[in-house]
Amino acid sequence: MNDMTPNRDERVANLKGLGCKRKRVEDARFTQGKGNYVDDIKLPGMLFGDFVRSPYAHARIKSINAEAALALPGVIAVLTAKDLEPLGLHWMPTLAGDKQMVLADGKVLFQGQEVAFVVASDRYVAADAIELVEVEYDDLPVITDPFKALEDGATVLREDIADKKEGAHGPRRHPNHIFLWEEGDKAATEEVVSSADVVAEEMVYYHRTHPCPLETCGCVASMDKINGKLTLYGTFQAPHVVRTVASLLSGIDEHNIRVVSPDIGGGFGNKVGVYPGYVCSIVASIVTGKPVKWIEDRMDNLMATAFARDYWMQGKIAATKEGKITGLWCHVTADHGAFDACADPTKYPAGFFHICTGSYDIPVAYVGVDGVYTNKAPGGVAYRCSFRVTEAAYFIERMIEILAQKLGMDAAELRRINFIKKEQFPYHSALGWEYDSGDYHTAWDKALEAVDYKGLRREQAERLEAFKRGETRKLMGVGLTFFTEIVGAGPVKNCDILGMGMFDSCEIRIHPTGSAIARLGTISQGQGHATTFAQILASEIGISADKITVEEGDTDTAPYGLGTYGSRSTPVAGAATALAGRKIRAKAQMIAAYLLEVHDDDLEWDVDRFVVKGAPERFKTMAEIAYASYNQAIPGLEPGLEAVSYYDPPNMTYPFGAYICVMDVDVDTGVADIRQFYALDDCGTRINPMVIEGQVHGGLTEALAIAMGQEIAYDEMGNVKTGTLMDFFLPTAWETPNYVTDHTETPSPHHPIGAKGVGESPNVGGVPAFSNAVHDAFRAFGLKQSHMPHDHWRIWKTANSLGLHG
Ligand code: PCD
Repeated sequence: MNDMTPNRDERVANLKGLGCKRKRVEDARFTQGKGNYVDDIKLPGMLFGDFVRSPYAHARIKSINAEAALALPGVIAVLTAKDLEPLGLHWMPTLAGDKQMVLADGKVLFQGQEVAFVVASDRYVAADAIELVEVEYDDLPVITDPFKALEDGATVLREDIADKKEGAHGPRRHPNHIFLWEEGDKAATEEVVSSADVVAEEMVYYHRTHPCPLETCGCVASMDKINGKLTLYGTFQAPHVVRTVASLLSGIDEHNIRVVSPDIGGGFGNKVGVYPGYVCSIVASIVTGKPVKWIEDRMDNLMATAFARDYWMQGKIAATKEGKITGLWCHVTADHGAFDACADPTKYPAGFFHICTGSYDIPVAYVGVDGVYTNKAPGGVAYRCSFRVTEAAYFIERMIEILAQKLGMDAAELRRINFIKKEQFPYHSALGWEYDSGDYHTAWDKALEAVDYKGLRREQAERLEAFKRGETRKLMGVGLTFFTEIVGAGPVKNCDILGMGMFDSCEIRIHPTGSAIARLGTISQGQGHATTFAQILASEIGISADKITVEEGDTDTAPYGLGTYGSRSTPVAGAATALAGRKIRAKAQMIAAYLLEVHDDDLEWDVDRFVVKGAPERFKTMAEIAYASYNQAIPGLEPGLEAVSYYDPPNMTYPFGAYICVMDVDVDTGVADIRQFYALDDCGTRINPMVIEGQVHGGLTEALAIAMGQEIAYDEMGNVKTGTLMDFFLPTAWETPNYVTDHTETPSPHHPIGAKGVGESPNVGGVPAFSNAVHDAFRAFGLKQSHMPHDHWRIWKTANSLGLHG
């Protein structure tokens, strides 16, 4: 086999490794209807569960009568809190240190809350039966406004903890108060703000919305009573954590629980937490001895599973007359709904919100976050952002615009003079982060030049004059954003979920004929891990990505990992993959040395083989080495070629980007036409540029949705007004503009291959870009802040309030 063909370039190309625009291997099955989603799983004798849900947002439950439901042929059982209580399962712990009702225990706290679980032989029978369960409610006063929730004498929502002065995150000052979490130097910041040349002050609201994955949440629980083994298939973004939680809650030994995430139709943070449906399905399967399936419908998903955002952010930004920022102050009133079920690392009840100093060198800052209970669904998940980073980015990028307006300065220039400089990295922010790397000025200049920023401003000014002369009814807005993300939780010492440190893992086995399988602790929900992780490995071990299977999501086979959210797979599991690959290579080097009868140090790695230094015709390819590892007795070495790596990242990675959105806003109809969208992302070393481009397109479209129309809105009675896709805006190709993507490449200094996450970036940067464009269109008329989502009606009202309708 020691021939010199193919040549080196061909060998590199053959690997399909780092940087290759490899087509997604998973798409063959996804585009041909051969995916295997939870609802595709059909087990013999399987039963179906469905929830009776509360029509009220706040009410006491006087009685539940299941007689009529039980009389319906095919109905097997109706579970209520009373049935779960003896098992201690009527409440469950949340990820945020609170507890949550699995089934309504005496009262309900939000519309759509789970009241009873009907188990039937057929999905349709279950749906009919829930209508037959009679629940008598006594309605109570409803609070949907977090500011009202904190007023003296406000109705107490969580009677179960009304007297508790201390919560999971410190003191509570009101029965509806959850925590006050603070970071930074409050006194010093207030001092700077009170004595600054210029202070811009504003309330910036980031409305409540929902990840709304195309596939809703669901599971199949199957208890094998003979072997004592529980198998749980589900839409889980963190299958191992679900296994641990299931074991702790049920008392079933963890080795007897197998959790499987099959194909997942989008996660976006919605599928991180544990929902009552999982608990009820497990209990129902244990009780009946049959597999039980539970699948949400769209309304269930929108009304009851985890929401995102709902942050009221009061900000003050101080600067010199020349525009140098001197301090940032922020207080957030965070509406957490009925239970604190936010999905954040334990230590950070407001997630990574304290990245809110953004991309700017701000000497002093303070942030305080008050968590508050209301009669809304629980959640608080990172909908395409790393734990409240999108809130932080929106906040600072709005504050910068408002400051520019107050200073009468160009907002691009204001950003430029305040950016953290390249030579300042690693940069310690006033709120405690260490930014690993960045080159903001280069990215910003490239972006401004790409869109001909000066030309855009000239055109905007001309348009404004034409508008004033009555020649057009359309204003032009240029939405600027420069964002810094923080992704890749761990490190273990700082970040945990329910006590499990946030490392991640990869296990690799090389087969005798030179192909391989890699298993990871993460789980793709559409991101394309099977494609991209094979590429990392191909470059590390010299086996073509086409010959590497990547498998995730089965806890019986995958090494323990913390799952996929917060764009952590690349920074953490991606690093584990590279390092496991390097372990393989280290052993391969010893084998090659034996085979070539040279010392280890006389070998060097070249693409897919070890070559004797100075004698390029003497080498062993990885395929040859793999074969030898299985069929030759090599002194001092165990047979086989496999490795495992558990990776605890030393820091997070800090991807960044520059986004520019150009919009034409019709003041009479409120319609905003997105004319141009330019997105420059820097995610360090790029594994697969085509996958990255897809990630950016998807994330921008979700950002478009959030900024321009998507929301979970409630009326004063706590009714969800946007519980269907008729009312909840999910953009189609029709609403989606064209995106131009671009990049710079600033590798992470601590990641083995220099890669940073990217999946969330477009959402984090996209939302302020769209919103700033709307605001910018009205800047000349003095608009400071109009809250998202900027649907046609709200834009029209803004125009109206500014007197633009004559
Ligand atoms: N990459 C590359 N390169 C670099 C980076 C990255 O290539 N440098 C790629 C990778 O490999 C993958 C992707 O890209 O494949 C992504 O990544 P990342 O960033 O690391 O991330 P991940 O972890 O994997 O994932 C996660 C994300 C999130 S977070 C979200 S929301 C979303 C995103 O992801 N989701 C989703 N994207 C997506 N896509 C899809 N299709 N689907 C989905 O669901 Mo959260 O927190 O959960 O909220």
